Amino acid sequence: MVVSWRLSSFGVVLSVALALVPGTHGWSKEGHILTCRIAQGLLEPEAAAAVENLLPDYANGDLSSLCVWPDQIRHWYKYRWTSPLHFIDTPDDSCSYQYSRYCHDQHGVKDMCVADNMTEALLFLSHFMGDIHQPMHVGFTSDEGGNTIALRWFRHKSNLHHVWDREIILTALAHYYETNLDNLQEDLVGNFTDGIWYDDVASWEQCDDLLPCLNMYATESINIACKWGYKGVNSGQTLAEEYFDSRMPIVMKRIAQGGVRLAMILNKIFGGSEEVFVTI
Ligand SMILES: *[C@@H]1O[C@H](CO)[C@@H](O)[C@H](O)[C@H]1NC(C)=O
Ligand SMILES: *[C@H]1O[C@H](CO)[C@@H](O)[C@H](O)[C@H]1NC(C)=O
Repeated sequence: MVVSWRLSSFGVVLSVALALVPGTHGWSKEGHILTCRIAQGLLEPEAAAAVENLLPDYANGDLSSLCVWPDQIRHWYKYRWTSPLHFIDTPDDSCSYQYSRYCHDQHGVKDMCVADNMTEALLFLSHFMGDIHQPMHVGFTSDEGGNTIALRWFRHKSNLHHVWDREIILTALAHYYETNLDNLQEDLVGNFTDGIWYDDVASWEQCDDLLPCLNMYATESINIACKWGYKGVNSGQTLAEEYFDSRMPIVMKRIAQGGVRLAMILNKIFGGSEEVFVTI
């Protein structure tokens, strides 16, 4: 099936994104806010206008203010259909990710387009583009993506999944950014506009074909989960400075990548004059 990256295929883009995102939780609200702010800052005028038009008035034109919405409504009756999308059984110790292998039995994927409500489609897409970059989202079955690996984060109780969702971000905010999200955002943006990631951004944005791209993002995540998330971590352990110092740069890079790639996709959907075709 050949579809174009245009407004009319927003639902297709969305359903693919939904079908690919495993895990029971995503980034914390801070992670989503950062991803969406970064993305919105990179939109070309046409895409920026389209996004603004889709946002309800109370969002005041700020996409990031509604990027956690899909987490808030996923238990509501009307949105129960989104629930199965939050689980993918990845075999334990499988450090690779294959769409066809693990996702084909997601029932009713075709019916999961919500293109009749473009606002909601935008919010789901924005949310799940963040989540797919959270490494522990592609986790092992028996430990629920690290959720059952109870441990301590510095002095308090936590679990491995939560460490990646939120603890690392909060600790970074406290240590380096005066707990101010704006400061962290500025540093993130600075690092890809003019800093350590400057040379990598073009490769992050590289995407001719949507499905392989989303597969690649998920594969990056499981690779990181194996190499940096699970490795050397046992239940009951205390994770502190050493884990934080070595993992924080990875978390930050994933947030930046999610934002840059969300912008790339929204720019393709809403902007530009040339047709870009993808095969799904
Ligand atoms: C930005 O890059 C500097 C190194 O130049 C690094 O110390 C800092 O942690 C990076 N910030 C983020 C948010 O990744
Ligand atoms: C989507 O649109 C419908 C009406 O078209 C509206 O009732 C609903 O609140 C909208 N959802 C969001 C998140 O704005």
